[in-house]
Amino acid sequence: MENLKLLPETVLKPSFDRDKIKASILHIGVSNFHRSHQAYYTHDLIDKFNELNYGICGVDLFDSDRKIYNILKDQDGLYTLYTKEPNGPHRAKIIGSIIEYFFGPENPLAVIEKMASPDIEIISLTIAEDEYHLNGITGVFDMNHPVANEETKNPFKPKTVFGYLTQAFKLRKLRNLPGCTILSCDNMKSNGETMKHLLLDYVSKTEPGLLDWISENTTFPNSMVDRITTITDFDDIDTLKQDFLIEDQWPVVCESFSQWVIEDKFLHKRPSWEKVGVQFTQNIEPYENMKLRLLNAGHTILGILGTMCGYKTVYEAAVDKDFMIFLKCFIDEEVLPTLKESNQTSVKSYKKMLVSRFQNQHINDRLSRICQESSVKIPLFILPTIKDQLQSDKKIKRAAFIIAAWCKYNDGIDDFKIPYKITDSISGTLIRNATLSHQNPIKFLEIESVFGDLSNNKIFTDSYEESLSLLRSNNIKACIQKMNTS
Ligand code: CS2
Repeated sequence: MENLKLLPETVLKPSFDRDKIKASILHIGVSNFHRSHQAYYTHDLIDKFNELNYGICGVDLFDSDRKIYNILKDQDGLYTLYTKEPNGPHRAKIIGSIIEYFFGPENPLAVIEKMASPDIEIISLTIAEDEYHLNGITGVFDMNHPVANEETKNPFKPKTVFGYLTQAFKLRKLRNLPGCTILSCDNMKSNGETMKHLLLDYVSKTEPGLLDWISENTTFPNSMVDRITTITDFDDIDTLKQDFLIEDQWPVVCESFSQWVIEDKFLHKRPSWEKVGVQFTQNIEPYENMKLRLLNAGHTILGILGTMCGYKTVYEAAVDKDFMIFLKCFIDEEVLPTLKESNQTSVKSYKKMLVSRFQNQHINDRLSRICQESSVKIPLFILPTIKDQLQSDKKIKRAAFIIAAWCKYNDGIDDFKIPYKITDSISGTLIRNATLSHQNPIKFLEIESVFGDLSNNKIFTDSYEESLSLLRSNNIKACIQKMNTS
């Protein structure tokens, strides 16, 4: 904190005394996304409106998060938010809302105790879609997952967020303490409802005596979070040092656009986040559908098609005219008809803004980040559009092309014969079924955990097979051009 005084005027710094802040929000998953978003809004609330009761206690639960643990410890929870406008100046702001930090693999019992502390009123999460362990076939928590298995044998060393919450809620119940609000901030449809459903399912199998207490003492607001946040580059670390004299081992780089919409369903008095631009609503659905089906789907499309075309970043794919025509046609013909309940004016301006967000040349958002865990993302970002369109006998041609392209993507080699890595928890299945699809195209659609029973829909499979055969005999660019003229 003392060092902050040495930074130039151009750097925005916390104006509050961090020692006076009380942590009542415990956030699980101190990712770049959380740090560009919730931690930033909360910082502004403390900074501008003196809401000192809403500091954040950051928590990470997985071994893979050790780096952020070491760095935040070293930097006293402080970090730089480096915001890059498409045409304007780049801004550096030091965020001071994370005032405590706990690391599960180092001390799981300390995390459980903290979660059970009466000071904590909100437990929020950005753990990424795959950490919810939603079984795509059964629709419930995947008890057969190896981590779940390990955890049930040793419940005081939990491996999943569900294991941690169960232990913490047991303590709260035992000690007669109030419950709390569980606020999921992940990119999932009805993220709060989904979290509730999975937690109750988990608890019914592991600690059924706790079910009633959870139902009576917790709320699960849905929320929609939107801000493109990249993986931090060494170049950014260097630029911050040169241009702003900031020495930050892990700054967060993001676009200037930011939106957070939350269902107003909190158990206790909540932070007045609306004072710093957060929207509260009783109905989150139109917002999340718009975001998941436009932005996230758009990313997935540029990610998959772009990788096969040899592009490395969202920007490169988004300035390719053919790609953008394809995306625009997909949105206009197949997504917008499914967004009837949304306010058409906001959909229109969101769509327009999307193009400039994707074409922000200063945001080095790698396609490899976008393509990670596509087996979880596609069911959230693309399949709901297909389902809705099929249900009302509307067009699915471009969506079927995207799925066929994803099948070919899993061959793992681009149009210039350069291999790329498939980073996915079911990469083995994806690669195997993509290989089988050379003989029998439907094999790829038979991955039930991803596609459910889509392989039984003849309208869809006909269109998919046609696209796959086009894709297997032409390069991706030529296929997109053909799609754009049909
Ligand atoms: C991306 C998101 O992971 C993805 O596929 O689409 O991380 C996206 O950048 C954020 O949701 C933006 O709000």
